[in-house]
Amino acid sequence: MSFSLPTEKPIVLSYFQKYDNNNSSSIGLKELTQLLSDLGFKIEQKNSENNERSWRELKKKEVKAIATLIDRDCSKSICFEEFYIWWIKLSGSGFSTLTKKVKMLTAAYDSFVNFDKDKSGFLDFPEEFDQFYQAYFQDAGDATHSKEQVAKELDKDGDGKVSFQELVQILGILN
Ligand SMILES: [Ca+2]
Ligand SMILES: [Ca+2]
Ligand SMILES: [Ca+2]
Repeated sequence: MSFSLPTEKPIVLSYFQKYDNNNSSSIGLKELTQLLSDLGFKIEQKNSENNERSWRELKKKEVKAIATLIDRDCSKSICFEEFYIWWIKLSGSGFSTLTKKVKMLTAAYDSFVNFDKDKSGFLDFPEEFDQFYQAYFQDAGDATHSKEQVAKELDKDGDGKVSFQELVQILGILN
């Protein structure tokens, strides 16, 4: 699946406004679900018995993972600036890349939510990060990456907490 999306800001804004049904200047989960569906965003699945391929709509959790990725400031809503950055990334080959990576992205999201014990929207230092590190490095027998190294790599903007965007970046899901 590949097509090019219009990238002119006024056109993108008109899309945004079209789906912002309650004129809140932000897009919520329901509105994003509708938009993705209208764009023809579907997930390919394979029948394990006969190997037949088919396409299905996004699951709620998958939309949530995508929405969290778009919501860069973790405000739990998507404003136009966030939407525009994401849209530009999708234009070109980004759209088909994302359809292929949604499952991986959702798995990362699940794990992220799991470690975000206080539901702040971030993996906070030190406790939440320590548990994350333990699960992915210590228990996995990876002695080559020290906790300090991983912390520095993950927390790219150095604000003392790890956002979902930072995690996705380090996992290389959408590169
Ligand atoms: Ca936001
Ligand atoms: Ca947290
Ligand atoms: Ca950070």
